[in-house]
Amino acid sequence: MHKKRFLLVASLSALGTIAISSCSISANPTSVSPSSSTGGDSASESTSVSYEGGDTVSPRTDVVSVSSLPAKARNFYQLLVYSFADGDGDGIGDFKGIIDHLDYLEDLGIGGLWLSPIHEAKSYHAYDVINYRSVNSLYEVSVDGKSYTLDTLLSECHKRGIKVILDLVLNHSSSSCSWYTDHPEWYSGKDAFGGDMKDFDYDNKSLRTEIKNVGKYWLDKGVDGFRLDAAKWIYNEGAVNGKADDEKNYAWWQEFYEYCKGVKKDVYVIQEILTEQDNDVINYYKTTMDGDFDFDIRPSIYKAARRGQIGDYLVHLQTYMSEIHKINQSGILSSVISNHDIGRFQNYNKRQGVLEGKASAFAGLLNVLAPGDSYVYYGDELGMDGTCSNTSEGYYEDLNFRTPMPFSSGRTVSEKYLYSSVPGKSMTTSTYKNETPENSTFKAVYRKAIQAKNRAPMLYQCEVEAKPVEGDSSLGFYLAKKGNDRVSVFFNASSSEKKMYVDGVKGFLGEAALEGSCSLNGKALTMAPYSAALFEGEIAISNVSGGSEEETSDSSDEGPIEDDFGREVNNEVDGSLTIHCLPPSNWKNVNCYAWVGQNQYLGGWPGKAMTKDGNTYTITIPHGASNIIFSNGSDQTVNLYRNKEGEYWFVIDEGSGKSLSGAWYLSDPS
Ligand SMILES: [Ca+2]
Ligand SMILES: [Ca+2]
Repeated sequence: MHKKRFLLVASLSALGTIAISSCSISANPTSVSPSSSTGGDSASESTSVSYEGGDTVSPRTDVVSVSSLPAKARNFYQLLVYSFADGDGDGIGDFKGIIDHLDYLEDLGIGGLWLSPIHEAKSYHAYDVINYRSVNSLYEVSVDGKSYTLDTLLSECHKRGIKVILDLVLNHSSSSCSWYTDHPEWYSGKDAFGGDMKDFDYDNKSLRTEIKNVGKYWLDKGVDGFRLDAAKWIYNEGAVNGKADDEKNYAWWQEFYEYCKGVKKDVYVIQEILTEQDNDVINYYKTTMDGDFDFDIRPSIYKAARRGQIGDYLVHLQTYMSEIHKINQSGILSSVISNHDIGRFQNYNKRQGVLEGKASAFAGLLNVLAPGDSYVYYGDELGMDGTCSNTSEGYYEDLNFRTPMPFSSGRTVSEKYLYSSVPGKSMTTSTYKNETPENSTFKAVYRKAIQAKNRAPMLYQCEVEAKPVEGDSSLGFYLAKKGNDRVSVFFNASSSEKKMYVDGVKGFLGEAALEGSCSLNGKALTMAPYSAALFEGEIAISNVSGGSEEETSDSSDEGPIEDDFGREVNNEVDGSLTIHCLPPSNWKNVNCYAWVGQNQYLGGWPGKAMTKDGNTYTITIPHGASNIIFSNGSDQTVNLYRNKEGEYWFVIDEGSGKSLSGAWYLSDPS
């Protein structure tokens, strides 16, 4: 447990009285009455009910092959080819390495792979493509006279029913791409990103044709679809951080998608929309494409795991799904909590100092059990937490998120490839934890959850109703509806075992728990700590026991944050705030991170968003930002909160136990 102490309070009376914003649950709690036997028409209804038991109903444990699932019903696994597994011994990940571990992925229940860009490119991450019809020669290898090409990988995956989608980088290419010289008219000069990433001009018809031909080339090769990088930045004004022209983007992507469907009827395409605008992600379903990463789901998942309260998560699922379906009836929710850009939720949680061990794995459980196509970032299922040193940005340095995969048989990829690509960076420490029992549990839970989800394929595309349980905010389920089918996905977000009656169960699809297991005897349901149970039918819950709210808050870290006077504080900014930091002398640098509009990370460091004048750093935090954290890039942080009186507080997380000093103060907002 981390220690906290309060450094100072800054009074901002000019902001006036501020009501603490709390998330109100709009959905109706499940309506239950004590000893109710209504709410279902299952055969078990007439069974006499008691916690002492009845006939044991065993959860299903059979493995459903992903090849039997509908084409787009998949839990995907994102892997960076270079960092996943090495098959030929040169220390660099390759297709043979992936093939060697397909048993591992199949065992997890994974139904689709998202490969990082596989094309010949300028940098190790390959988001600066040189040749769109090439395959990186490091990835196709020969061992003992047998070659392992992309074709081999596709064929081995398809044998198991695993789909493969490629990361297509269609907003820009490297200037080393022959197109840059041969077709300068294909480039807009309005580069949305820095580095050697040259934006295309999509008003150019022959460029559009060529891009569609690239799509056809890979679909003809047998890939099953694409993840579209930087999909929001196809049409953008000006240079870095310029505004996007969304309407023109929708039109282009719909054209591209329709074209791809003409080539392959059941092609699956997902867009990456990283933006600070709340509605952008959902609006991009206007392209009619299948998916669009739901980065919004992360705050609700973190909150559920941190506070042991499931309501926000359930409400997010209901509202998000209904918003998608208003725009695109066949749109698929695409849940994600980690990737190569946003980092690993493990590290994020560590920064917060509030999610450790089981609560952290529970966050992973919520991700893989969200309706729709959930994405697992390689290694998250092991609690993977890579770190590298010599980085000014510490935990938030991209390389930390892209470190070699630690298989239980040992790490097969050397860190050299990754780190030699970036001068001055090296991995001198890592915190792989895959061989500890804790992480065996971690993976087992992912596996049980994904397998259970695979037993109810309707979960991948359904309507959702949030069903929090009245009187216990740690309990609740989402009701998935498709035609006449009903599935209830029930969660216990607390660290306590809970007992209750359940009606309406028509089948026990599976369960997954961080501690022990969930069980059903007659109508007596026991939910283990940090668990999920999946049932066919619409369930109704009554007579909950097993710890009050207070008892479930087993540590002060998981409840609302209180100041020294026991006053509840929150971490949302009302109005914008300018913050000046004179950091402790042992801090070489200051970074600032915040959620903006509960949607997007604000990353501030000198030169980007933050200014530095001598030893003083200054950053302005926008209205609505929350979870504002200043860090030294490794293990020490200062968090900003405010109380009901509108006073702002800096809270020091002492992390490693080293004491901190320094000064943190706010400008008068006037
Ligand atoms: Ca290799
Ligand atoms: Ca662009």
